[in-house]
Amino acid sequence: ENAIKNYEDVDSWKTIMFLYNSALKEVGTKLEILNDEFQHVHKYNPIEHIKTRVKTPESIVKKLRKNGYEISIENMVKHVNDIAGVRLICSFTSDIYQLGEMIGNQSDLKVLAIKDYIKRPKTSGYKSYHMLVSVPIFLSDSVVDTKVEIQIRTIAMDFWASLEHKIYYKFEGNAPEYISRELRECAEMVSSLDEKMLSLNRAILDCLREQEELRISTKRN
Ligand code: 0O2
Repeated sequence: ENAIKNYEDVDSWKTIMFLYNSALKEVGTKLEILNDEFQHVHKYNPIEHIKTRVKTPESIVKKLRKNGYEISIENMVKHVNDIAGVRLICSFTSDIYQLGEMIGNQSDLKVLAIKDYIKRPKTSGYKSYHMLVSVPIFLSDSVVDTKVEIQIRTIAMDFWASLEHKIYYKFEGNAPEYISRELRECAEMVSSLDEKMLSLNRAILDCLREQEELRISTKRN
């Protein structure tokens, strides 16, 4: 069984991948600009780093199979939402929702779906904020709306997810129960670390603000 059966398919496969790559460039640049603007105005970067990737053909086929769809270009475009993927890694959970709002306010992006796995973590313990958006790609004689999945998470959540992803693949989804349990425990630790880091950051900012106010008032007197 092959994903691509004839020359027409090869051609449309190339066109589709060209669109997804273009969509990644558009969204990637947009997010960099938002981050730079934030740095310029607030002297702070909500995005620690940005990763982009297009899903491999193997992984696309695997996902279609898993969900019971026939392998075709049409099904892939319709049912695989994360062919173009952007991952935004932030320092604090508060950055995640701020970024989500900023993305939602971009008038050229359409938000198709939001999955908040922070408010409702997966049973694996997975936490992340997913936004499925579409971005218009302007071609010489048409405009094509192309889907991009944006995953927003903290450094700690990303650390957990990348380890869990590796383990999941190593065991092909059948990890022994004690390993899954320990991973869920780690996810709890990640959550409390994130909470602690957020409140510590708030305390630091408050402390600096108070010192600054004191400095100004002693200068005045
Ligand atoms: P990969 O290798 O990262 O590309 P789905 O629920 O997967 O059938 P959908 O609608 O795309 O379909 O789901 P979702 O939940 O919005 O996004 C799926 C992606 O989120 C996954 O892509 C992972 O990147 C990530 N993800 C979801 N659940 C978990 C989890 O339990 N652990 C980890 N580590 N990542 C998760 P893929 O295609 O599964 O994999």
